[in-house]
Amino acid sequence: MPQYRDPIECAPLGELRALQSYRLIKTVRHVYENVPFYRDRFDKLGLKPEDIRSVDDLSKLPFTYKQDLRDNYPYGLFAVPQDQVVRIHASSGTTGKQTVVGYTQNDLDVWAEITARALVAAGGSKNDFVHISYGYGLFTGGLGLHQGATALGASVIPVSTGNTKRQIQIMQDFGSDILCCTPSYALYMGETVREMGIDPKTLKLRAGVFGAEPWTEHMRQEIERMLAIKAYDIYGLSEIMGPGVSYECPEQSGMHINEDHFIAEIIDPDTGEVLPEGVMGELVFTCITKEALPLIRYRTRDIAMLTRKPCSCGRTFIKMTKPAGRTDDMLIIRGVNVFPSQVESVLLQFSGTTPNYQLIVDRVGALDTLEVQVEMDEHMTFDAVRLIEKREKEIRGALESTLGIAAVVHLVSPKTIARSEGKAKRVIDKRCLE
Ligand code: DLL
Repeated sequence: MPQYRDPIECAPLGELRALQSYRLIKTVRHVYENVPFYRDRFDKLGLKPEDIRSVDDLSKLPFTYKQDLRDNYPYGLFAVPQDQVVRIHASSGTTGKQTVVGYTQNDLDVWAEITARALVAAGGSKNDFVHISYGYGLFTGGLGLHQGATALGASVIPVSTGNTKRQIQIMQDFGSDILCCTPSYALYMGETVREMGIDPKTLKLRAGVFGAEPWTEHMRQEIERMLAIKAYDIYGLSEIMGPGVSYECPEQSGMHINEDHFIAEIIDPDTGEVLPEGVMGELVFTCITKEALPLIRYRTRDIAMLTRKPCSCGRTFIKMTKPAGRTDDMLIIRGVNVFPSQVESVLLQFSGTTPNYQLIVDRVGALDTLEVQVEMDEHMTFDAVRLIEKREKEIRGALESTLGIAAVVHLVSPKTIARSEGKAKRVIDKRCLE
């Protein structure tokens, strides 16, 4: 079985940079000539397409923000006429107006190739049944992986989300080999497998390609244990392409970015300054092969780190860490900045808890309150109330010293927190409802 899909994944750095430079120059010309928004931005900066001669000139280019897509809703940033656009998708749009993205046939072909790379990195081949439980529709998850699995020549089972017991039945009867869905839905499927009295080892399933939301190593271990599979991460965002911008290999220590199609940078989110490898900051992507919607230096708001440390898989594509959250995930509680990922990292230090948790933020009078609900595992539920209270107190102490604010902690019974078939909802901010 091949270790990778395309030799470019293992290309020497010099070759890759030359290709990136060539494609960047072409893209810059394309947007200058075809997108009035970019022409204006460049003109205001006194920048001409000829000023961009290689990837080293990248930082001369202006950033693109989600707001720019919103201001030009729905198609204002498209760089090709409508008759060349063969597909429309849209972002989940949890905050503000959703953003609309478009693809030419060539864009769809590239997208299929890069998701096929992710499936190959997870051990997939044309001999597999690929069970897709990401949502189909405007969300890029379902169709994105669908096209990749088709390009691979695998047998696609396009189940989409919902009816979890039926999903498990299909998995059993159809012999699904690889599962694609969000990690929180994978966990829910694991619970359902157990509820149905099925031994996961009797399923043919051997790998999963999970993404679209942040998930921890702890969650990976839980999914791997509950479904008896190897769980791989996949990252992407609709504005840049959809799933497959980066993907995990068997080393499972970060995701390789498809650098022949996207140039990644890490910047300081406050100053915009480009940061060196190995430093955490905001991920910024430049599309270098996209035709319909080529975004330049797009601010993802995802917080991650890049590394070019050699990988045991042989791929030379730069790796990004699992995103540690988003700059816009940050909650301000009693004047203190709190990231849900910080809460999660505290919860992980304690046994007896599961990766199912929720933060409830409210305001009582003038005071913000934070309640952390986390489900206990089955062993813990058998413990005496006194022991549960003791554990809650310990978590409360750890949260207070990490976050710098007090929180109410409730260990709740298994299955108390609503399950998600798509992206999990970790924060309920009741202050926004006022
Ligand atoms: O979530 C695309 C996707 C579908 C990726 C299926 C992977 C699998 P959007 O709905 O536009 O697109 O949301 C993009 O989701 O900026 C991240 O904040 C988050 N995200 C995506 N993948 C990961 C991941 C899809 N593996 C936003 N880890 C991104 C952490 C992720 N966060």
